[in-house]
Amino acid sequence: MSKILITCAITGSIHTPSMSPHLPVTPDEITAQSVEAAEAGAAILHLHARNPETGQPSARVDDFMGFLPRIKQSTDAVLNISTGGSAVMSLDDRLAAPKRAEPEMCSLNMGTMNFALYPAADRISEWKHEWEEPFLRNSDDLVFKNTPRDMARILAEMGTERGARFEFECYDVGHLYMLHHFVDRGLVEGPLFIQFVFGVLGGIGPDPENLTHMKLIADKLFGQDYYYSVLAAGRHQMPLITMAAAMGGHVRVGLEDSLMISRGVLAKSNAEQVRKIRRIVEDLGREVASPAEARVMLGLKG
Ligand code: KMH
Ligand code: ZN
Repeated sequence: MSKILITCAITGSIHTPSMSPHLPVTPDEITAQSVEAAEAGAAILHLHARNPETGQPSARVDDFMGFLPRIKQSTDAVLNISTGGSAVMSLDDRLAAPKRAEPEMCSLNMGTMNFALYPAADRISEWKHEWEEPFLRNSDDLVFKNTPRDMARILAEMGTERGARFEFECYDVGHLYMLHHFVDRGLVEGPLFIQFVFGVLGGIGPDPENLTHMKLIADKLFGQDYYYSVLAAGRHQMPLITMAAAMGGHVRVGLEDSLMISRGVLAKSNAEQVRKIRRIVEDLGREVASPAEARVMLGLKG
């Protein structure tokens, strides 16, 4: 088995400050948690920005620039900037910071889908910031738009023009076929890094059978020319990524995907989740890949 790639998704755009005091939102917090996660063993940091005052997901270039150079200075980790942003942002907004920062890697979401987050809005009675409750309630009617034209644009503007490689986010089996379509068109070349995403309401469910099925179809479509990593939302995070590690796949943790460290217990930091999965994968006999090894495996520009 190859060394295992640990990605840590630091803050995302789904969870809100009322859900956890440990969710990093300011540039200082995002920097500190990213550096700690890298020191704990994350070779790849998946990054979104937030408005430092309100914690609202932000597409502003300045908000990204508040932490990107500082993380780069303090770690060797691969910086992977989201092009998914948040489902309420336009594609122009989602691409503004990645185009300016020219990262080695960025995410690419492989289909348009529902992206419902609303159950959390019913659980919290006191909101820290005004934007949070309507943001979550409106997700009940939210379309995360990623058409083939959007994807081709991201491939061109980030890949062809800026040399980035991709974390292909596949939330369902159909997204693997969409990715294969872009390989067929010659717009995407291996080795691919495919993130299987489980447990988003609107995507494939977090069942073990779905993981083996996604791998089966990816093997059929991409042969040996891909790495798969797994993320699972909420309480499914650790069980499903442990299964992926045992199968020879790669893993993603981070407060973007789950705020918890164990049942009913909030994670105090991203690094806490990295340390937990590191212990598990090392117990399974896997060796953790360094950022330099990740760059070789994934063919990154460095
Ligand atoms: N939030 C995850 C379910 C992106 O940033 O491009 C998927 C994600 C999307 O990470
Ligand atoms: Zn993300």
